[in-house]
Amino acid sequence: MKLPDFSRPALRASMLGAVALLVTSTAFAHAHLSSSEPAANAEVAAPSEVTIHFTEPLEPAFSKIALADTSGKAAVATESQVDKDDARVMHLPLPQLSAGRYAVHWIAVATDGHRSQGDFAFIVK
Ligand SMILES: [Cu+2]
Repeated sequence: MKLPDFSRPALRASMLGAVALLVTSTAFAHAHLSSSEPAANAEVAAPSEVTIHFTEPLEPAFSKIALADTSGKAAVATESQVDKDDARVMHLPLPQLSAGRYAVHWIAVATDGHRSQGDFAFIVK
C-alpha cells in the first residue's frame, strides 16, 4: 500500500482544511454568552429581569439562570425561561431587588447537548 505524499501542497492544504472545519464546527456548537443585561460588572438601577444572549439556540429543559445575593442565598424564587421566539435568549424575571451585589450563574445546554456555564456579577445601586 502506498501512503499519500504529504509533501504535495494541494494534499496538505486539503487535510488542513478538513481539520480546521472539524475544530470550528465543534466549537461553534457550544452555546457561549454573547451579551447580557445587566452587563457583567455593571452598576444599575434595580432591573426587572436578567437577560442573556447566547451564540447558539438552547435546550430549554436543561438551561437556566440562577441569581444569588451577597450572602450566596438564592435571590429569586422564579425559574428562568428560554425565549419562545429566540432560543438563543434566556430570561430570569426578577422581584424588586434591594441595593447590593448579585452573582449570576448560568448553565447553557446547546441543542447538540453540549453544556457550558459561567458566572458574572452586577451591582444594584
Ligand atoms: Cu457543542
